[in-house]
Formats: sequence, C-alpha cells, structure tokens
Amino acid sequence: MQEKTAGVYDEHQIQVLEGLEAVRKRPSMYIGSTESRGLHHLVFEVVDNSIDEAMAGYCHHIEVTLNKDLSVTVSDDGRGIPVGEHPQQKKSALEVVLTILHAGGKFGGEGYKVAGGLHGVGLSVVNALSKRLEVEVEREGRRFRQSYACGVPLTELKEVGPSKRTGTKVTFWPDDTIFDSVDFDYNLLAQRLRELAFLNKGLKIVLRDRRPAEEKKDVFKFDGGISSFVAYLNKNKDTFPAKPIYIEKEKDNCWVEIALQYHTAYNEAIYSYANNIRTQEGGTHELAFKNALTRLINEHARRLNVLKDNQENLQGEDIREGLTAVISVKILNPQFEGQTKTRLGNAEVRGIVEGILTGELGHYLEQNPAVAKKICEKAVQASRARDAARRARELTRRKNALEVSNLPGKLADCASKDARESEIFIVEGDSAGGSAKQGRDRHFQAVLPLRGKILNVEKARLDKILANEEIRALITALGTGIGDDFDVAKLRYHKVIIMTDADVDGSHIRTLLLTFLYRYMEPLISLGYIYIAQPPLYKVTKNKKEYYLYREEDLEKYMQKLGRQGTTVQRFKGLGEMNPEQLWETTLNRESRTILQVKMADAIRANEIFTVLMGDKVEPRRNFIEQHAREVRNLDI
Ligand code: 0RA
Repeated sequence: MQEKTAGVYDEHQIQVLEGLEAVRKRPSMYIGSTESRGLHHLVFEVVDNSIDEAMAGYCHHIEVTLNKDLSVTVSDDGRGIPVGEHPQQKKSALEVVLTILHAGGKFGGEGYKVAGGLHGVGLSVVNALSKRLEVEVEREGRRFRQSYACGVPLTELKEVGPSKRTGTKVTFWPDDTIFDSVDFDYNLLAQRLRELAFLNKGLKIVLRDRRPAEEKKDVFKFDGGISSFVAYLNKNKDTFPAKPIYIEKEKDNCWVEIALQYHTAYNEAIYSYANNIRTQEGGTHELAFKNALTRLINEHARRLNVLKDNQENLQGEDIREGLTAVISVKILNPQFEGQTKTRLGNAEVRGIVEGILTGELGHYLEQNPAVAKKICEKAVQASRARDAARRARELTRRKNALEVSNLPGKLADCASKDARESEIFIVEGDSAGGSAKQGRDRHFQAVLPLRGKILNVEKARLDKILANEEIRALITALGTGIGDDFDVAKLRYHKVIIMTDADVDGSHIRTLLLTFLYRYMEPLISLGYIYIAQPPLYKVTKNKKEYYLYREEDLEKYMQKLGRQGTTVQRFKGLGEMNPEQLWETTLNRESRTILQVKMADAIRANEIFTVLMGDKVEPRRNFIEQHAREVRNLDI
C-alpha cells in the first residue's frame, strides 16, 4: 500500500489540498465561526456521522470524551467507515471521507435511508481544522488506523490487529492557530448530546470529561424518546395528563414522532425537528401539527359541550396555552428554508403529519375523555382571558396608552429620534431615576423609572399583565408592542439597559424584567438589544483621589495597595446613593462604563431557567439558587 500511493501527486491530490486549504483559509464558511460555537461544531460534526449510523439502525452506543491533552474522542459501535479502495480516488474510502469535501457517508451500496442534513459539512472539515486527527476503524474482523495533520495524511492506513467488534473512533486536536480558544464547554456538549439522545430513542450517548482532577460523566439514554424529552421540559411544572401523549408512526418513508403534555402555566413551548436538526423557524411539520391540533380540540370541545353551538371556534393560540410539545420527523431529502435555513419546506410532510396526528391523537382523546375535557376547558379559559386582554388593549389603544404618541409621564425621553444611537435605562425606584435623569446625556439617553416590583408574568395571563401600570409604561416606551402586535422595527432604542440595585431586591426586579422580555419580546434578547448596567459597589478615596470598585474582591486588593491609613470607603447600597455626577461617571458614560449584554445560549435552557426562577414550584428554585449562588455575575440566560 505504501508504495502504491507514496509520491503520487496527481490531479486528485491537488484537488484535495486545494479543498482543505480553502477550509483552513475561510473556516467560518464551513463551520459558522472560529469562536466557541465553531469549535463545538467540530464535535457535533463527528457525532452526526455516528448518529447517521444510528438512524440507519447499526449503531447503539456513542461515546464522547474530552481528553486531558485537550483532544476530543468520538467513538461508536456502528459498521465502521469502509476501508476498501475507492474506485475513482485510488485510495481508501476512509481517506476519501477524511480528505474530500462533502464526501459524506452516502457513497456505495444502499447508503442511508435517512441522513442528517443541514450542517453535514463532513469529517474532512474537522480534519482540515485539526492540527492532528487519529482515526481507528474496526470491521471485517480487523482493526485499522491512520493519522493526519491539518487534514493531510501522516501515515498510510495501517492494519494494526484483529478485532471482534465493529465501530469507528475519531480523536482530534482542534488547531489552536485557527480557533480563538480550544477549551470545550462540557455543559454545552451535554445539552446537545442529551437532545440527540431524546431524539433517537434507545441510543446510548456517554459524555466524559477527563480534564479535571475528578472525572465528570453523563449517560444519556431514553427509551421513551421524545416522550421523555417532554417530561424533562415539564419537570418543574404541574402537568396533565400525567404521562405525555406519545405518537409514533411512519408513512411513505416519513417517520413521525410527536409528544405533548399540558401544564398549568401559560406559555407555549413547541420544539420541532427534522432529521435531528432543530427547526427554529418551524415549517410544514409544525404547521401541520398546529392545524390538526386546533381542528381536533375544537371538534372535541363541541362534542363534549364545553363549547356551545352559539360560541365561536377556539383559536390555535388558546389551544396551545400551557402546551409543551416536541415534533420530530425523519425524512429522505429534507429541504431547509428561511433566513436561518431552519424552516422545513417539504410539502409532502404536511399531509402526512396532519393525517397521523388526526388519527392517533383523535383516538387518544376518544379513549381519554377526561383529559380531552380538561384540555378543552383550559383552552376556553385562555380564550376568555384573550378576549379580556384584547378589550383592555383596545381600551388603552383608544386612549393611546400603548402608542408612542402618548409616552408615559415618567419617561424622560432622549432628544435623538434615531433608535440606533439611542438607549433607555430602566431604573429601579424614583430616587435613582432622579439621579439618572440629571446625570444622563439627554441627547441619546432616556430614563424610565419603575416603581417597586413589576408583575411576575410567569404567573399571570396577558389580560392581567396589560393591566399593570409599570409594564404598560415599559411597552409604550420601547415602542414595539407585544404579542401579535410585536414589531422589532419599531423599537425606539437599540440599547435597553436594565439598571437595578446590587442587592436581593435589585436582582429580583431584574429577573422579573428579563422574564417579561423573554416571554413577550423574545427577539429583543436574541437580537442582542438587552443589557444590564454595572454600577460600582464601592468608592475608595485617598489623598483626594477617587477609585470606583465594581467587584467585591477588589476592595481588599485596593486597601492593601493604598494602605488603610487615611483611606475612606463608601459602600453604595443602592443607585439612589450616588449623585448624578457619580452615576454618570461610573455607570452611564459610554466612554468609561461596562455593560453586560444579555445572551441566550439555548432556548430550551432559557425556558427551563425562567420556569424554575419564576414558576410555582419552590423546591427547584431553591436548588437552582443554591447551585448558582456563587456565579450570579455570569447568569446569562
Ligand atoms: C459509509 C458506509 C458505511 C458506514 C459508514 C459510512 C460510517 C461512517 C461513520 C462515521 C462515523 N461513524 C461511522 N460509521 C459508519 C457502511 C458500509 C458497510 O459496512 O456496508
């Protein structure tokens, strides 16, 4: 073998080198970015290949290990990447997969019935972006091994011994000259691997961290599949029915799995997937689910006389109040559309999902009339509340209360009308509000003081939320409207800065505000418009020189540096204790302040956090707070 390929530098080799060079020159084109997201993408890329093998029915166990030497190993018990010579390329199929762009697993024989789509850029991209990669394949009773550096083979494919099993093991060292950091985040990997285990029922995925002194390990295996997923999403809620409703059926090569369960709170959480990829923008499968559900529940509401003849049909959003659902389809040629390519476009899926849901859920509701009744009654209540909210909105709209032309009295607006340069400080309390109003730069900084605590929107329906004075002032000031009326283009300030005291009440108010923004104006968070101000905790004065300290641990450092003699320390308990100049200098002035941007790493995690922090159950909240008490500064949702 050695002789056969050594020294051969034909057009194929040149193409390979050009391909890998292109990946190394413009990594973001292939993996999105060279920041943390792109780095983790490498792992998911390798795992996706094993998942494909699992979807084809040949792999039952995947292990992902973060090694001490900063490499990552992904191994599976699938059939093993083929090692025979590729007829056109004159090298092993394994080497083709690892060196040629887009040479996924879909060559030779039958290929896969279903293959993971979207980010399938292939193992060759991972190889090109790794300073070293080692692959081991077991199949046909033998074990093979090959090593690469920056995508180029270091060795021939070698047979290294016999084997009684089959599988593939890939270990790679991400190139630290390409990635900003090669430090993997265990929790981020755990979240996606857990999700993949939910989406592929019975598949065992083990994640290990061998970097710290004490090894960490999680085993994800769910025999209930997405039914376990829904139970997990609802784990801190009061739910009905006790076990999620679960549907699984195949038609015309489209495999459909749906799980749903209601809870007593009000938010709707639908997560849809096509070939294991989250379809954030929805698509035909999600539309079909919503349509069929609306039709079914209306039919049952009439049949059960929960909805009278003279009453109008229930609307979809009423039927989905308090619903958690996961929809997963696996199909042959998924078409991804939309701005972020996360909307499923396949038209044929629509009829299939509608048919399956109507048949299966219809059957369930007939068999379980008590559950059917409870769902219908909840929807009727939601519909009443929505009517009340609409009336409240119409009333306030007539009075222009939610219109920009009638800005709230306590808003001190800025002079600029250009949202891109404008910012608004949402300030706790009138006294801090006063200082902020005097201290700000009124050209582009607006101030809205809020009195006391705003309503906990996690425990109230929209009608009650809209009746709340503080929330109305906030909605009007921001200008976007909420719910159906929400329009991000109408946002009046591109920086919305929450400024609360550095105490327990302050963080409570901040969480209430974030909960409201997350549940009713979510795009403001995901588009990065929301910030948290960082006022100082102390002022230290020595020889007429002033130092502002923003972190508890800095106090001792400064005291040692300056000496205790003649040094005075002022602790700011609240924003109100700072005069306008101090507030400007430390917290408002763009030149000198720090503000934290609120980021949303993961929609599922964010939903979970807000449920825990603001929902009904006390026990999970206490646990969460105990767990995270030390890291409150980094609580990004
Ligand atoms: C192509 C064909 C076959 C298996 C694979 C690819 C395969 C690729 C990867 C990547 C990671 N793990 C994998 N496991 C399998 C099947 C060839 C056959 O035996 O018929």
